[in-house]
Order: sequence, then structure tokens, then C-alpha cells
Amino acid sequence: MTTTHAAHSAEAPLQEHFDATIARDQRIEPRDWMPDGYRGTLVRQIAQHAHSEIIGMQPEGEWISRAPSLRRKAILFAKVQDEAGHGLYLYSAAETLGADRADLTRRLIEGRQKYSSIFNYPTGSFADIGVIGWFVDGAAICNQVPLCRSSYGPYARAMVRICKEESFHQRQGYELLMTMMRGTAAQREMVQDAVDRWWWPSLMMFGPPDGDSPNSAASMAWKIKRHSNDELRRRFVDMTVPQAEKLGVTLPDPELRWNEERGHHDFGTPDWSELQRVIHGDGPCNTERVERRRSAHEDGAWVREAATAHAAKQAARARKGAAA
Ligand code: BYC
Repeated sequence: MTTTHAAHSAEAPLQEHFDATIARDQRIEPRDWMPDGYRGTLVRQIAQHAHSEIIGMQPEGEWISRAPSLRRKAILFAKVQDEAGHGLYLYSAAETLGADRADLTRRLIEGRQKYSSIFNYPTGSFADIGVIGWFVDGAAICNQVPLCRSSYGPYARAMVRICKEESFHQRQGYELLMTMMRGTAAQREMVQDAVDRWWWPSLMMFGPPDGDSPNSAASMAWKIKRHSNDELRRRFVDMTVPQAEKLGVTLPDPELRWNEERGHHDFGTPDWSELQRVIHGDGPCNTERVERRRSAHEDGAWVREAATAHAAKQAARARKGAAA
């Protein structure tokens, strides 16, 4: 008991300094003392975010070989490659908190850590590629632009570059859909069908409603999250409705309408039981996504072994050189 008390009183000035840094809207850096809860929450969120980027390569990656032109193939290639890069910056940010990347990957492939629900839905047509860019990257922008002001320095800085690339991703999706909408009736139908399938899952990306979001209170007090799940969801709807009108598609929500008094759109309630099912492994593609990630990781074992052996050889050579 005495030790705990001593430890607590030794931590009090550190806690005070941490609280004051957060209150002044300054950044916490890896060298700074931070409460265990803050560190744990960041590792949880950053790891889930990194896993989402890496798993998120799959639904679109499936279409690289089937893209209808060289231009579309090059765009999709670049986008999927960006997502790999985002995953890598984010794993690096998690490492600054003491997490081990190999351990995080293990947790993902053993189903012990989450990734975004949205990547557990199938991509049935090329219009899905456009809608993912428009909705999924649009939602990512709404969610991630405020994360550029997150209180943890390495996470906030990683977000700046990620958001720039997400803007390109969103634009390419919208431009693809515009092109399809100017095409044949069958192409317009493909776009509307993709919009119908992706709208509600995209709203679910923002997480459960505020009343059922156990992590929000602490994350917002620590200024990791700057806005609540519902607030960001509302922003996404307000941003997307005029874009849908311009495109000429109908968003599949009979309750969607402008509320003059509130200055925002009213909209229907997503099926929260579906979100819980998908988060907990029971979405249309959960098994397939994790299995594919596991086999890619296993197939890459020889690359990791070769890189480790090469690094050991280089280090031995450097030691020998230094000793000579
Ligand atoms: N899917 O208390 P809550 C991308 C979990 S990748 C799965 O509200 P929090 C892209 C939540 O983790 C975009 N799980 O949590 C990539 C928590 O579980 P635990 C990914 C979800 O953290 C490739 C529990 O439910 N974006 O853009 O305060 C191609 C309770 O939730 C989901 C990010 O990762 C979900 N939808 O808020 C294209 C952004 N929602 O950990 C595009 C960073 C909730 O307690 N993350 N859960 O077991 C965040 O902003 C926040 O973590 C969330 C959730 C808003 C997602």
C-alpha cells in the first residue's frame, strides 16, 4: 500500500503537467509522461486504424485486375498503395507508444483487435469502387481531419499526410461515379445499386451512437477525439446530400430531409444491431478478410527472415569494420 501511495504521489506532478499540456491544447510527445489510460486508448485506436487501412486494401484490391481501362487501373493501384502507406505510418505511430508491430499484427489475425466494420462488405461491381471513394473516403475525411489536431503528436502528424491522400481518394471516387452517371442506363443503375448498399454501412463507420460509445468520454477529455461519433456522422450527411443531388442518385433513406430550424439534415437510424454483428465478426466478409490477411502474413515470413538475416550480417560487418 505504501509503495502504491508513494508511486501515486510521485506521479501527481507528472499528471498535473500532463493535464496542463492538454488544457493548453499542446501536444503530448513520445518522451512525455502520460497516464496508462491515455497510452492504452491511443494504442487501441491507432492499431485499429492501422488495421483498417491494411484490411481496407482488400475490397478495392480485388478490382485492380478488372479495372476497365489503364487509367482506372493506375488510379486504383495508386490508391491501394496509399492505403498500405497509411497503415505503415500508423503502425509506426503505435510503436512510439511502446507497442510492438508484430504483436499488433498477431492480434489482428487472431481476431483479438478490431478494424473498421466497413471493410466486411463485398465489392460486387466496379461502381462499388467509386462509391467507396465517395462515401468511405468521404467519411474518413470527416473523421480524420479533426484527428490532425489530436493531442498525441505522432498520431496528429501522421493524419496530416493521410488526409491529403484521402482527399484525392474521395475525388477519384466521385469522378468515377460522375463518368458512369453520364454513361448508359445500365451504368447509372450500377451506381444507384452501389449507393443503396454502401450508404448505411458508411454511416456506421462513425461508430455507435454517442449514448452507446464507451470510449468517447475519456477520448474527448484527453482531446484524442475532438468530436463525438454522432456529430461527425451528422457532418458527413450534411456534406454528402448536395453531392448526391449533383450526381443524380437517391440516398436510400426516406427520413432524409433538410431541417430548416436546426440547419442540418434529419436522417433515419442505422441498424445498430448490424453494426454490432459486423464488429463482432459476423459480417458478410469478416472471415474472408482476416483469412486473407493471415495467409499474406504467412506467405511473407521468408521476406521477414531474409531482412532479419541481412540486417544481422550488416551489423556484424559494421562491428568488424569498427574493430579493424
Ligand atoms: N468498426 O466507444 P466507441 C479508411 C468499436 S480506414 C469497427 O465509440 P471509439 C480507409 C470501437 O473500436 C478508416 N469497430 O469507440 C481505408 C470500440 O471497440 P473497443 C478507419 C468499431 O474508439 C482503406 C467499440 O466499438 N478509421 O479510411 O471512441 C480504404 C465502441 O465504440 C466501429 C479509423 O480508424 C466501426 N465502425 O470511436 C478506404 C479512425 N465503431 O476498442 C478508407 C480512427 C466503433 O472498445 N478511429 N467500433 O473494443 C476513430 O475515430 C474511433 O476509433 C471510432 C470509434 C470513431 C471509429
